[in-house]
Amino acid sequence: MKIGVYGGTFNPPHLGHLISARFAMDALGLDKLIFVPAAVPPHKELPEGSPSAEKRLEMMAIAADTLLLPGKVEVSDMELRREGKSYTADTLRQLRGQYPQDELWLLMGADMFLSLPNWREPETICALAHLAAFARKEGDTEEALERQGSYLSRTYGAKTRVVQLPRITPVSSTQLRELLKRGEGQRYLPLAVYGYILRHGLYGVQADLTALSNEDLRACSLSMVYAKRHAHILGVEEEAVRLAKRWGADQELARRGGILHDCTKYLSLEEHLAICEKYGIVPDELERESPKLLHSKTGAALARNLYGQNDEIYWAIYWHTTGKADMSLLEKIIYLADYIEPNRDFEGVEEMRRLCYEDLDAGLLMGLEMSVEDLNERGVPIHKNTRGALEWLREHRKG
Ligand code: DGI
Ligand code: FE
Ligand code: FE
Repeated sequence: MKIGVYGGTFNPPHLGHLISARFAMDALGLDKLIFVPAAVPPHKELPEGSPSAEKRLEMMAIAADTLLLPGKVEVSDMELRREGKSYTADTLRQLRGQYPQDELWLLMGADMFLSLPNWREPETICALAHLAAFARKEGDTEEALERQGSYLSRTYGAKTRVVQLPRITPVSSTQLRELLKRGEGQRYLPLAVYGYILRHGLYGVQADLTALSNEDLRACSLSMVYAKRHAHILGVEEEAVRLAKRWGADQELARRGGILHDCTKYLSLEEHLAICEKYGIVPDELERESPKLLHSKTGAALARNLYGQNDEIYWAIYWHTTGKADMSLLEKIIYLADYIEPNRDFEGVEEMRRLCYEDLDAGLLMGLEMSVEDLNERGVPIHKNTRGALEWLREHRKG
């Protein structure tokens, strides 16, 4: 197996890191890539006010996840757990122990590659891993990199490669921290990483979470879930706005309900129960066993209490998984947007989309019936509110 090793302080991780990583994977034919955030880099201290190691690790995990290559891309905490400064030679020794038979490729920027002879134990590094240096087309470092490659190969027997990167607007983490302090720089970050920074108030980004713009609210929500759910959340936002327009509901409420509806989707049962406890939600027996059902209630609680959304949004999120008897317009819209958003693909989805824009309750009835049928087939117990929603609708749609 060919394994890439990408170290750095990732303070914060940004699109430049991700684009380089993605290109290196293709250029070198890597089977796996491991990001290794450094505790303290050997050549410098972390700037004052830097986030804790734990937060940098979490940001790196969020950033790496946006590559959507599960199983291929990992984030390692090995340097963060090790005492003292983070020396690459130590890291490679440890990885060599873990992967005795595999080909390790150490990835680094041009500056790092040029300074490699000054690192601790360059001979060990070159013996344990091949080296890949990133080069930008517009840069004039290419010749210097080739020269350095020959030098390292003659001196340490290193095997080296230069990886060409596309034209991207370069930004360093140092510049990015400055931009963030001034309320700029979002465009250099994956949205979810920016959301994490917002939620935790890192790098001097001060935000009142109860009064965020739609963009910032979206970033926060995406930062709370795995990247594989991002398209769904954006899809529900889009569909909810469209439905609101069609049926004369408040489009902004629909938008924010859509953005936040699944924000607690990946919390553990303990985390769900802690939120319920904190905000006085009493889960029933079925919900206690199934976080799948709880995410609508905990999502509603955070929408209202953490993100300052109003009661209409609260209830629309609260009922989005089961529905209930006698739903409000916004509740129906979020429930149905979740069902028919553009990424959904199931038999009958086109028919249901048509119904939702023709007769909202007919769409709702179809959705509830399909859900009950699906749950029955899978042997999953029907929640009383799902049943209640269906019964109410059948009753009230009769002429
Ligand atoms: O969060 P999403 O995946 O976008 O969709 P959702 O909020 O409708 O959640 C779907 C999950 O909820 C799915 O795993 C089935 C579960 N669910 C929905 N209604 C019921 C239910 N589970 C039980 N046990 N009973 C229900 O009535
Ligand atoms: Fe949901
Ligand atoms: Fe959803």
